[in-house]
Amino acid sequence: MAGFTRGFTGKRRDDHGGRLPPGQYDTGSSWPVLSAEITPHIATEGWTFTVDGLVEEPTTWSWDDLQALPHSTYAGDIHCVTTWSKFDMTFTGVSVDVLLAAARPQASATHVLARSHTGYTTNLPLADVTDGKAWVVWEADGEPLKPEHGGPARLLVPHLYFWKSAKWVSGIEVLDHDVRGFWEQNGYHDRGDPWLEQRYHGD
Ligand SMILES: Nc1nc2c(c(=O)[nH]1)N[C@H]1C(S)=C(S)[C@@H](COP(=O)(O)O)O[C@H]1N2
Ligand SMILES: [Mo]
Repeated sequence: MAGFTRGFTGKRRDDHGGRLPPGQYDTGSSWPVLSAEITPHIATEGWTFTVDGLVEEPTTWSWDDLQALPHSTYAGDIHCVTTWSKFDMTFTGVSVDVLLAAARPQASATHVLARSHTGYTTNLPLADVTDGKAWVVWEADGEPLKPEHGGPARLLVPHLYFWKSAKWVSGIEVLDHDVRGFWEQNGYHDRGDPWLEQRYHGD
């Protein structure tokens, strides 16, 4: 009986005290790399980040401009649609709120399209990148972000599936409607909330 109980408990899904969204597993110390592109090696010299579209002040920051803005840190979990989650990461960067405060979205703004220096895109409701929910980050777990993880800087939107966190991010276009990005055109969900298991269109 004791053996049966052990075997049974071993097969039960451990949701890590409610921190593991439905259908996800804990990847532990490994951090998988998922890229549609060949990893680009982008120097910080010449790197830029632009907020444009429906904003009062289209703005481009250099690497040094970005570093001069107030920094903030996210500590928490990330969730990939391919079913791995990684707990207790820390990322340092600049809040998207700070960048949007400079560019000032127009009243009609409802969505954004994030772009990468490689051409990758992903769409998000404006509300999912404001109020302390999204960052442009250059450091992960105390180390400079590695090129394969989007270095020198990536978007981080940890409350949504990780495909929304564009690696090698080059900017955000502010829009008054939703425009599908790379994976969204290929069947992935427009919003991607891991707690609602919004993996594909129709979920
Ligand atoms: N530019 C770019 N960003 C991207 C991707 C990509 O293919 N290209 N993949 C997304 C997906 S599906 C995931 S799960 C995460 C993977 O980030 P990682 O390789 O650092 O784990 O990046 C997201 N951002
Ligand atoms: Mo992913």
